[in-house]
Amino acid sequence: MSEADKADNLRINGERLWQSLMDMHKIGATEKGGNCRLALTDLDREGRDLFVRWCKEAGCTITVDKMGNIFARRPGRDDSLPPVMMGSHLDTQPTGGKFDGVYGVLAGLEVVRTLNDMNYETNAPIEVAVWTNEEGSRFAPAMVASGVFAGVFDLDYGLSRKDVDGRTMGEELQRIGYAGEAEVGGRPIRAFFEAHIEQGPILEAEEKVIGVVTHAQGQRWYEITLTGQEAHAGPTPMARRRDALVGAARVIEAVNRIGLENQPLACATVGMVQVHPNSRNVIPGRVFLTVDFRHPEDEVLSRMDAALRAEVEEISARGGLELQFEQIWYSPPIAFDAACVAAVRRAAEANGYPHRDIVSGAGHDACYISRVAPTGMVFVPCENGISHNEIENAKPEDLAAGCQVLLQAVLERADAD
Ligand code: HGY
Ligand code: MN
Ligand code: MN
Repeated sequence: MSEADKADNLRINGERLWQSLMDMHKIGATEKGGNCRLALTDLDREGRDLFVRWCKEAGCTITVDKMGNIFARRPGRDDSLPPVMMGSHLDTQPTGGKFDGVYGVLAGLEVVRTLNDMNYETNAPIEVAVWTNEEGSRFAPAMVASGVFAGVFDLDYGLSRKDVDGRTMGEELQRIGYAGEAEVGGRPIRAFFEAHIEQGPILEAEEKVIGVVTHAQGQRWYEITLTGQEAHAGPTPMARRRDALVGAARVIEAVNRIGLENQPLACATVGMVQVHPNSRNVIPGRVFLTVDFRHPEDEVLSRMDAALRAEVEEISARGGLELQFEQIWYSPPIAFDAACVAAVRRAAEANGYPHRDIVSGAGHDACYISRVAPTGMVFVPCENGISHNEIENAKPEDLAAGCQVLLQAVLERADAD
């Protein structure tokens, strides 16, 4: 059979893909059917080890870089060509689902397994990547290792990211055995494709199977500490209080209001609040909270930033509170590569999958990799648009369709001269 005939017959194995997702799900499985594999924990290591074993069984060579990014490589006819890369992340939220990130990694593995089934040789080599700490949950910010790979952050910054217990990414990479030798980034990539669940309601609501991702919205993350005075909840008159939690409540209301004032596209979230000393009969002296702003237009994101700064200044002054305010991360809105987007759309059309263009509400490693390689994304629906939740779910047939589109988009770029 000619390579061209083989190419027409390349169909991914949806059952095998689903089984690999369910096998990976067993690592760090939670009671409600989700996963907790926080970045660089022992469970993350177990997931990484399983992925590496599967890739070696599929004949890939493995490279790990200094940020713990893993690259499983399948050689091409011309190995001097830059690789066409697929991938995503294996780390999860504390109450995460079994598809967020994992799907993009294991869909990449399924593409490799399918090429092996047909003994198909691509022109350029193929790689499947696992990016470290995409979620930004244990270590902030998100997407930090793909960010180092793309030159957004330097290596020292990446390795120095600390969790709430003061452990750094560098220490944890050493501890779990994924502090690789390879330099981070600085090498050409022919194209990068990431398959991912949409994590929102649009595709399901419109009964579309494939999301052709054209853009991803921008994000700004902040850390705010308000400091008042701890005092006795009984004898301290209301007028004499400097209650940090009352200040934080006003900030939370302001964040929500800024989001609502910039509809229909703005998103505004306070996800973490730490109250000190967190005792029922002590007036809270200190509160730490995080803010996550998102919008597809940079100018609006800037206006939301200015509004937040004005609000927190006013709230801290009114409450007699000391304010520590830091924007810890800014990831601008991005447009994916037109040729990669077109390749995804062509693959969806060739298979007759109902599809639509879509802007990603979530951040992804692809957002940073788009700075150093032509990049595209493939979305598939998830049930009720729910993600970052243990009940996250997706249909096997949709996951298989997305993987077939990934295969065909990757081949288009890997076999081009
Ligand atoms: O926050 C995000 O958009 C991604 O899940 N890290
Ligand atoms: Mn993800
Ligand atoms: Mn996520």
